[in-house]
Amino acid sequence: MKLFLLLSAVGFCWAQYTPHTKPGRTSLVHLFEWHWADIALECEQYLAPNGFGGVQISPPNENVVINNPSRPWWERYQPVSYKLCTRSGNEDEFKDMVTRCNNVGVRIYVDAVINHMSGSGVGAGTNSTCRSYFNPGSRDFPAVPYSGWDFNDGKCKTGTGEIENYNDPYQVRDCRLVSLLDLALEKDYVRSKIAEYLNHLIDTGVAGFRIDASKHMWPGDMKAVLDKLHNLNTSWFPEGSKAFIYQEVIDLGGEPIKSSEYFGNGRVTEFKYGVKLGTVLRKWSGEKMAYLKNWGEGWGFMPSDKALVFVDNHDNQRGHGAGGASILTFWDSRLYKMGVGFMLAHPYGFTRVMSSFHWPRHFENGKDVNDWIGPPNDGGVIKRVTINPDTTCGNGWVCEHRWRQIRNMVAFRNVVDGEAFTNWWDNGSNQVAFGRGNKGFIVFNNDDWPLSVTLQTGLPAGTYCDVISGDKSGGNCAGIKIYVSSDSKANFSISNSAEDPFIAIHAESKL
Ligand code: AAO
Repeated sequence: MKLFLLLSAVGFCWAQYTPHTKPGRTSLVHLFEWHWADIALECEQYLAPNGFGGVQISPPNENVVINNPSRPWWERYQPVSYKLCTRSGNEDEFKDMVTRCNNVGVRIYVDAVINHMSGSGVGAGTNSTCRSYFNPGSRDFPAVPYSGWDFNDGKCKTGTGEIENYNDPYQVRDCRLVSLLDLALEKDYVRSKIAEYLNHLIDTGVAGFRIDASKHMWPGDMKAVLDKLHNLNTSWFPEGSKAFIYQEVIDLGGEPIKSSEYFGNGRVTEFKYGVKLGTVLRKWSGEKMAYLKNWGEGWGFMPSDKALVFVDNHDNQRGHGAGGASILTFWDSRLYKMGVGFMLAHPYGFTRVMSSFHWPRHFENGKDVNDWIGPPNDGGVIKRVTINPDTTCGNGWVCEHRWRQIRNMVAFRNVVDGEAFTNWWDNGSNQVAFGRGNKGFIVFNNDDWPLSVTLQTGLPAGTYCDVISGDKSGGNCAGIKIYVSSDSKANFSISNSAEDPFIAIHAESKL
């Protein structure tokens, strides 16, 4: 029995489903397109003190420099080599970031683009972020090196060589996704080159990977790559720790390829989560918050311990990928804060918070024609993230993770970690509340009328500071005070016109 318990504890702690965040740190933040030097600073100055578990970074390997349009964000999804050399910094800067973040207990997760190399139509030359020569036409990437043998051209059965039909799993895996040259992951040579790249990152100290375009690789091929990976660096991780793996698979239910095919390799992105949550908060399709009572598997989502969840990501916040109009983003900040607040309070899945840059969004015929625009830059050089006196970001960086409501809900999730989903209440419409054991309680009013109600919170008696309307500092509360009586009940009033129509209290916000 003892041995069994030990083995299952080892299996749980060491496997690719656990993110290796420090105990009590339960969320990642995607610092989309940030410079490595800024991420290192953010780990030290903000993420560690505020309890963030880790950072998903943009792809660190050399990519095509696209000039038409001018330096789009998506050029980083067109690899040229596995040299750590991009607009976000060079290898020294990368190592410095990983070391400094790990030293303050914040983990780094790399966005690994391993399904493909550049677009097939990109011209030959050295127009890449480290000046490596490449020739897509002849399938030549000498800086890896890959040649014609290493791509799926012979295997793909469509006339164009492109994925033409998502209902054919063979096309989706063996043909080109939007013309990106599809690597032959069935070849041991290709698997080895990819594993060499990922191992270089692991040895540097990264804690895991988002595997880009996983749907476009056979799960077995990916497993063969993952089986070649080193254990994590023992300077920061227990001996025998395996990299955290979360695979980008868009499965909204309408196609033959299922997320579950990938569970053997690690976690999987649950795209239904943001689509549905956005639909509920926007009150579209007859949805209401009262229906969130059985949120999670009850909504047809994958098992919680396999899911990586998010309200929006770098694709669907600008109309790429999947999800469409219901997705909530910083552009709809009021609903967005409620959505992220709900996600962080709810026990389902491992949570990722999005941190974006501004772009001049401009719709023509329902499509954002500026969906390609890259990060804030000076002549192509990524602008530094500046911090305003009120702790928000400048220079075009949105920094949702620094918004008080979101930062404080990241802390809420840490405080209630492991506590059961309890004391659900709803008014049959869009006023709902729930607790997490005796550690936290949250109340939402997304109806068009005021909420005033006495609820069982499950919390010990006392005065609590609502962390949405203000911060607790020392014995003071800058926000609304909530009085929990000896029977754990408290009265809540939330105006439907409040900027943030929700209230959250937890064990550490007690005054
Ligand atoms: C760029 C240009 C292209 C050019 C190419 C090569 O835009 O015109 O051909 O360069 O020169 C990013 C950008 C791309 C960019 C690419 C390379 O988004 O615009 O192409 O870099 O620079 C699929 C994949 C998914 C992928 C997503 C964007 O399955 O893996 O497309 N996401 C990742 C990254 C992303 C990146 C790449 C992959 C490539 O996060 O940033 O691309 O490395 C269906 C399928 C989905 C499919 C979507 C979109 O979704 O299910 O699998 O995602 O279509 O094609 C309903 C359905 C839903 C469906 C949706 C949309 O909602 O329920 O399933 O409709 O039809």
